[in-house]
Amino acid sequence: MSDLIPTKNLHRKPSSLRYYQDGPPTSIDLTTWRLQITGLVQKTMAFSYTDILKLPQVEENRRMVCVCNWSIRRTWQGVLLSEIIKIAGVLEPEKLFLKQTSIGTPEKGVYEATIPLESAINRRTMLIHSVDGEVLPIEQGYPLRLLDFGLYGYKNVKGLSKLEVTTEYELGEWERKAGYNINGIIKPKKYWIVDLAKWHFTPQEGEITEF
Ligand SMILES: Nc1nc2c(c(=O)[nH]1)N[C@H]1C(S)=C(S)[C@@H](COP(=O)(O)O)O[C@H]1N2
Ligand SMILES: [Mo]
Repeated sequence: MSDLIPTKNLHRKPSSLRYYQDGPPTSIDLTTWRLQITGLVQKTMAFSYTDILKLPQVEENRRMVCVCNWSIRRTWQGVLLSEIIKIAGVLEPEKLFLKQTSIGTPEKGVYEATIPLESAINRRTMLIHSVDGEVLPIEQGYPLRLLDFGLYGYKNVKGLSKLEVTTEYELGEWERKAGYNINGIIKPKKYWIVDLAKWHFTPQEGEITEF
């Protein structure tokens, strides 16, 4: 992917390790890792890394935002959440939620976050395996991370192990401890834009697309 413009000022991005609640796993064995799809689906499934790479791939340059007021625009590669949902089969996604669970660590457990399913699909939520043309580093979510770009980082789980379709809209343990809002929709506000190295105000809620 030689035509990719690398993210500017990447070295100034806040460290992924600093607020890693569950801790990055020390190692991941891709031969045994699976993305499980469970809950209110027509087919319970387990995708291997190779299965994911065989699905239609997308590459999108989009901005992610942390609730602690920084943001970075990067080029993300992966598959659309809608592809996985289409294969697993979900009836009435507008009434359902998607609970994500990380691989986590024995010491610190797992990180969980639940998002409304239909809006995630409509916002072209991605399951990401690479960024700027390189496989995700472990601390950034290898082998797979979900990103709904309309929501703050804390709603988007790195190092995924399971996606469960559910009727329960529940606040994850870490979200509750931190006092975060369950919906996590990005607010109109001033954010530190890492790649542009400046503060920028966004006037509407949701995904930042204007810069
Ligand atoms: N498994 C897991 N995923 C997680 C977190 C975490 O602690 N554990 N933190 C979230 C938060 S608050 C943010 S801002 C982003 C940070 O992503 P980055 O490491 O690429 O900066 O990951 C999100 N996903
Ligand atoms: Mo965050």
